[in-house]
Amino acid sequence: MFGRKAHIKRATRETKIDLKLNVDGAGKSKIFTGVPFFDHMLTLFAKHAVLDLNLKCRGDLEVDAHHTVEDCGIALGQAFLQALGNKAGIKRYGTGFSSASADIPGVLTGSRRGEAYVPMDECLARCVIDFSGRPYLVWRGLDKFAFKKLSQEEKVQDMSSAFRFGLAREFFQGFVNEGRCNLHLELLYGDEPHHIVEALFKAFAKATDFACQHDPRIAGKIPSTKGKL
Ligand SMILES: [Mn+2]
Repeated sequence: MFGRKAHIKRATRETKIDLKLNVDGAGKSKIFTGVPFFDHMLTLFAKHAVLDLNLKCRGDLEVDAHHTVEDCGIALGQAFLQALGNKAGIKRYGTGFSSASADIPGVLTGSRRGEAYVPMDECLARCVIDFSGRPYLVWRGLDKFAFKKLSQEEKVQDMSSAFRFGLAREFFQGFVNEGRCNLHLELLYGDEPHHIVEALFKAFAKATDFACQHDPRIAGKIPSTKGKL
């Protein structure tokens, strides 16, 4: 396999992005967005999805991090759409575990249910993805944070708080819209802002990795009864 690659250049009045993706990479990345916490998230996304990602974004951070985060999601979604092409032979649905060791005949085990659970200390996040061609984001478990009255302390806390209070959702919505996938992200429990966002990005990485893998049994075939994804 030579690698499914995409190069996206996207420039608006708000951001300038240069993004290179190799879905069949090794987990290497070079990320610069001007938001160190976001760089941390994208770096661990590449690592845990085992893909190569080079991303440079110059955004209007003098406004805030919103455009930068959202537009990086848009560019990454475009890159996946391009790199996956007609999606022939891919697993399509994402789960974090490919091991068949826990399989019991006739019993649907966690390893086959199409879910990626990722813990991060006190947090547990779940991600399920389908590169279906239809954009839809389900975002659960974080509403209590979104509608929470922020204390002064939380307002001036590090960037991980801003992500928990809505920026992360903007990233994933941008990814879903342009990558035309169905993404379910859920925080099952957890409190610490850095842990929450990191668990979400890691679960996203594991599910994406699995969904993009080739299944040799359906080589060259589109994984849909419609014949098109
Ligand atoms: Mn971390």
